[in-house]
Amino acid sequence: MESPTESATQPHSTVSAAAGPQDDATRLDRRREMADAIRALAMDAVQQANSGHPGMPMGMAEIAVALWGNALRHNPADPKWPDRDRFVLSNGHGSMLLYALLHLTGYDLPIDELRRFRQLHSKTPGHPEQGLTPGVETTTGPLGQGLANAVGMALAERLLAERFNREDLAIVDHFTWVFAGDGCLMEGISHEACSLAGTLRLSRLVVFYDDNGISIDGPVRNWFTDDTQQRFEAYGWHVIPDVDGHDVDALDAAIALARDWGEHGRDGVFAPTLVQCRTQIGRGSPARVGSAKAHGEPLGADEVAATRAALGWAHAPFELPESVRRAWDARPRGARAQAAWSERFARYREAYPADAQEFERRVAGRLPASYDDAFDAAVDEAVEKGGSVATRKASQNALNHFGAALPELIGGSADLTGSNLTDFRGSGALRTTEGFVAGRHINFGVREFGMSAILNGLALHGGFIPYGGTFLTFSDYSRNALRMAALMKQRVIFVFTHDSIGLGEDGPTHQPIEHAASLRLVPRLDVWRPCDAVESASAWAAAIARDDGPAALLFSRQALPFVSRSRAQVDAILRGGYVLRDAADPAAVLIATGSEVSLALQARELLAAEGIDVRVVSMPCADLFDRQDDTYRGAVLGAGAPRVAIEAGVGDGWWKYGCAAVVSIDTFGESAPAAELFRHFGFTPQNVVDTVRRVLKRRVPI
Ligand SMILES: Cc1ncc(C[n+]2csc(CCOP(=O)(O)OP(=O)(O)O)c2C)c(N)n1
Repeated sequence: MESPTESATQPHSTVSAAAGPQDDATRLDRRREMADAIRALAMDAVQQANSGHPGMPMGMAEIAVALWGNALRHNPADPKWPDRDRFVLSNGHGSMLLYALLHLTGYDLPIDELRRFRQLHSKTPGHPEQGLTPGVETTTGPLGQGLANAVGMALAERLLAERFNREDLAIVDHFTWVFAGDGCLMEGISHEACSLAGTLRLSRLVVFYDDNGISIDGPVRNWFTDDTQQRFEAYGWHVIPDVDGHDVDALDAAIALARDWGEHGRDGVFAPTLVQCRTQIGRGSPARVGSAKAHGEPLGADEVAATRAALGWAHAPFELPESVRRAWDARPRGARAQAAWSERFARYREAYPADAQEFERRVAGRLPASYDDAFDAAVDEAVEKGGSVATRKASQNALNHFGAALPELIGGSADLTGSNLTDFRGSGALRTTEGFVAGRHINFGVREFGMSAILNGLALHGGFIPYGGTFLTFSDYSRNALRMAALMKQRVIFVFTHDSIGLGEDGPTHQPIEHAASLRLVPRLDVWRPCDAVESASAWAAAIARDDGPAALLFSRQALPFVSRSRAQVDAILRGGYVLRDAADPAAVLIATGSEVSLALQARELLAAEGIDVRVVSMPCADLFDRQDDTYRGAVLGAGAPRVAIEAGVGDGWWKYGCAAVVSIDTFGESAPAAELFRHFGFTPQNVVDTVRRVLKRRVPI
């Protein structure tokens, strides 16, 4: 992890047989110029914005030349081409590297957007944002997560290839390439994701490690002394160590090797590949090279000028010579690559029309016609069965229907399959250790964060609706990946079971208290906490049908009673909140979720016996309810009667509904049988009755 050896500046020795010395010199000049164009764009954009990270783009410029200038199979004219290689900039602070590459290779990212780096509403935000900038495959910046997303993408490629390719016709045939730095590898999630990627033998995943020995605080030798080669070999990866990250020929050779291993295995062993590139952060800047100062500060006008002089870069900021533009333009090559694929796909369509249609449907993210039938069947079964059932079990019952109807549904659990009940009838387990078995249930191991970011990668790749389960209390482990799913508007379904003190004896470490409320704070994440089997099926249906954001489905460990409903009420579940039991002139409105709905219904009976009629509102998804129009929300919540919310978790979020009281838990849980805990924390019909009485008594008549 020290600075690179002298060879970085030595003449290159790998010369193709056909090339004469003159050609070779020209080629070297051209590639040096291509790398320096990245350096110039990065330092100038950061300087202009007076903010950003010039060091990484300047240090990874040659790696970018080798990959993007040659090996990457993509078509800038069609960033959504399904068989494109995926590229992930996991060290997302080096965003200017990606913007420079997208601009230079011909994506719809004009130079003016680079001039507006990090400015409001530009297409060049501080860190790369998927969905905003054409060619950005995932939003990165939170270190390590891009790497985990890439594992999901590589898994998606592997699974789609298995499903759709035919011996003579491979329509899914791409690689996933990643740039990652020390920060990504220090993050724990890199262990979770890379360890699993090794087991899954994702050989078309290739990671370039920017081994520059520097992070923000300085030389990493003081806090990061892992033997990275041995670490990745222990995961079962192939490692190409000690590559001079500034020698494009050496990088070409490494890429060729990684590609060969990816396609054919290395001595029969299929595994992801790590290319360990020794680089200098801020290379090209005489004063900042190799220093932590290069990481995240503009070079300053004087140093920008000194760098220009040192590089021999005579062009004004954001000006690029025609030779550079020509050398970088990937559009002709991309068009040819995509045309070859389209021709292959046409032959595929001819030979396998149904598969071709299915492939297109999957990639477009369109639900099959059978989705509606599956939803109806799931609800019908829930109604027919009735009785008491844990909503985690009801979830699995619903999954049996959706899993059969939607081949794109793929999921798993972080080593809690028997508790989360995330496997469904016929899902089969994904296995890779003795041959590849393309099951649709993934044992992620005890890796909640890795799992969640891998789910994001599966969704981002396309062709899948991924879900994954753990206990609700461990949603904290998944948390930032969940946030990223929301930020990226991805259809990812996070299943969280054991959703309250109702899990009982495992105690406060396992009892979620603040979790439902805090998940509801994540913008664009729909949090469902169904009260019975019908709401559970509806929650799944809504999460599957939503194509602009993730959902968290919170299910109970303990059995919850079936609630009877009219057809209109069943339909209203999909509005997030609805009147479950009404009264002609309700004295109060009880709002409840999940296990507390039946509690509210019991309290309603007791109150009725005392002549106090109340309405019960079931609110399985407050986020969705909040998106309904004023009229609907007003009609559900009522106008004059005081409101009391009931949820076995922190109550803060409920006050926004103008509640007069909230029955909640604002401390940690306790270790005891569930029934005793509900009593202990006041989740009894009597306490709800008393609360309503109190509220009515203190009411000042208007
Ligand atoms: C999860 C997370 N923690 C902290 C940060 C803040 N951060 C951004 S870059 C960085 C250091 C990264 O070091 P390295 O990967 O070596 O990048 P380089 O200095 O080589 O550019 C840190 C701590 C972050 N972006 N994400």
